[in-house]
Amino acid sequence: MDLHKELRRIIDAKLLNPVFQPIVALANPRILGYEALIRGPENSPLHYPDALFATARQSRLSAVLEFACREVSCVRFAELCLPGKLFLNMSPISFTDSQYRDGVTREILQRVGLSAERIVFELTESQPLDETELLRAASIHFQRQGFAIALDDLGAGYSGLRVWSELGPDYVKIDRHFIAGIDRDPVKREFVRAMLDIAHRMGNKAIAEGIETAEELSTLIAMGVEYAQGYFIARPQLQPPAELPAHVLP
Ligand code: G
Ligand code: G
Ligand code: MN
Ligand code: NA
Repeated sequence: MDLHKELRRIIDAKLLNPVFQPIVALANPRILGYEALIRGPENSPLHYPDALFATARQSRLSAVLEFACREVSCVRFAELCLPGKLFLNMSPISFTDSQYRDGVTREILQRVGLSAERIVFELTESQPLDETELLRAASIHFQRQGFAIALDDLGAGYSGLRVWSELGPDYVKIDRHFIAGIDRDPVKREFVRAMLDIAHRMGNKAIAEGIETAEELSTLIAMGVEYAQGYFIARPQLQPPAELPAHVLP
């Protein structure tokens, strides 16, 4: 199949659908918000975002795809009347692109009636982040307008200490590698403890990603992590729960 044509078809025919995964507060249990995760059509080779974005890079359609994802995620989130914040993944390229920074995002939000205070941009990076000065400037610009910033996949790939120290995020999302089996792994516990310590000293809130078991969740609660996300709490869904799932309550 010609993946470039498939991508064009998906974008032009508006076949992108966001699924939403709740992020919950642990100390005072409630829903903090939802991460939007984009999906292509069910039977398409471009169903998952990795394939969608890889094809978009080759086709030089990254910005177009990113805009389409953001638009449909905001529209659907507003339609579903979900509570809390909308977490939107954003690649460093769009993060530092002034066209996206200004007009485009504001236009969508006005149209769907969401304020900047409802939006958290997750900086997600699959490629090296060299332009940390640009990231810092973009981050300050967004925060001045009322948006919040999250550093995604902390501790994995290119999401490391340098980007963290220079970005000044509101949230850090601890990569799920450190969460998987944390109840049985003292090394993971020490690294998460250290990340929480830095986060709290810097005034950042921590979100643990990829929680799959009750044991992982209770370990993280005992360690003082503020927020959690993962299959154990709820899977990403087209129509996610509007209230905290009962099994997450203490
Ligand atoms: O949903 P899934 O686990 O397959 O997501 C895989 C990757 O795709 C994640 O790293 C996620 O950040 C990224 N992703 C999902 N939706 C979007 C989006 O709308 N924009 C960008 N830039 N990345 C996304
Ligand atoms: O890179 P990012 O954190 O944006 O990626 C989110 C991806 O993680 C989504 O594709 C989502 O489907 C996936 N995900 C969400 N919760 C869990 C989980 O509990 N376990 C695993 N393995 N993946 C998860
Ligand atoms: Mn993410
Ligand atoms: Na990511």
